[in-house]
Amino acid sequence: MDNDDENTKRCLGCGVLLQDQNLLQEGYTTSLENDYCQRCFRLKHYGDYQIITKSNEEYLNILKQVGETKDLVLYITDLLNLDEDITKIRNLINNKMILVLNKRDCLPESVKDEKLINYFTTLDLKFEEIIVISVIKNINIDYLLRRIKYFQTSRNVYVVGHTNAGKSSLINKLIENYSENNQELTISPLPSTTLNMVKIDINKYLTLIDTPGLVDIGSILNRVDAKMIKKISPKKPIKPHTYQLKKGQSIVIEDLVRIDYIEGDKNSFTLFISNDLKVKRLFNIMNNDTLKNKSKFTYDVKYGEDLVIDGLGFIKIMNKATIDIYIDREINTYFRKSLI
Ligand SMILES: Nc1nc2c(ncn2[C@@H]2O[C@H](COP(=O)(O)OP(=O)(O)OP(=O)(O)O)[C@@H](O)[C@H]2O)c(=O)[nH]1
Ligand SMILES: [Mg+2]
Repeated sequence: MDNDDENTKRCLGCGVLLQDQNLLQEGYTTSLENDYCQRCFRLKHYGDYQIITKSNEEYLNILKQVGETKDLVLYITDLLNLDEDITKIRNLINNKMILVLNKRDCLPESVKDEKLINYFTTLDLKFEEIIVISVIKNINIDYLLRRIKYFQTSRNVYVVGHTNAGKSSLINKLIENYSENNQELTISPLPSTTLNMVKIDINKYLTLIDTPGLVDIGSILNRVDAKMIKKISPKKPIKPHTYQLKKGQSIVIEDLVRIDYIEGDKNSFTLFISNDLKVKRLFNIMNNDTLKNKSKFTYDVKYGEDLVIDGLGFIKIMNKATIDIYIDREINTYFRKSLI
């Protein structure tokens, strides 16, 4: 990114190349005197969301560039949406890496940090350290900075991960807490807010480099409108709701997903999703066609597993069960050993 021609200027919020020629293209601004593109300006001042779809090829190129340095990397992941790509990315870049588990505030306080950390330790991905934080609640940010200082190999430290994990939010928090710099990165609940690398000098010894995130192709966020994206993204700590279900009953979340309990003993389903989402219970699945127009998947759930609905959250299912899920075919759902 240092090779840009001298007369090219990038948006301070998202890293896109600024241009004043085409309103409909990325990077548009009314005047090249401006520091921010129109999309960032409108996002920040009007909460006006413009969804951009990025290809992962570009991001893989960025990761390759990061991998060619010996610099420290922070891999940020969203605790509510633990991504499956972490192993893939780890295999691409073998820089020193701190795994940062963000959005601690989304999970109940009763969940111990050690439990979350242990979950990732078993993946054996050679992280220097695994740190649980919340940008919004300012939890563990001081500690993270101390560990960055301890592990950094040069002044440059890269911030990578999936879109929406909170990479730019974290950098803004570090600027706010520790820097004289008044640059502000653009953040939003939409995927692909950051469009290119953005360098931020925190002080003489530390420069953070924000990157666009890896797009989570199977995320529900790619399938709903901006209004629903806001609803799905938790702003407050999640209050998990437990539903005791008998077979023949069902849970419906908005018009997004339906889960029918087909076979098994009395069971409990605990939902870890945004409090703003409406959940309905159906008592007789046979006579109810709600969301039956979606694709149907049948699963045998083992004892103590979470059903993860990519981008939405997860459902802890206590006992063995057979369930039918009705959901858009493109949305990734999978099971894992219970996180909590
Ligand atoms: N609840 C909660 N939300 C957070 C936290 N940190 C960030 N967010 C929210 O997560 C969303 C995404 O934040 P960004 O900082 O734009 O994420 P990003 O990783 O830079 O995303 P891209 O630029 O799209 O790759 C925003 O709605 C943030 O407000 C946190 O600690 N807790
Ligand atoms: Mg960003």
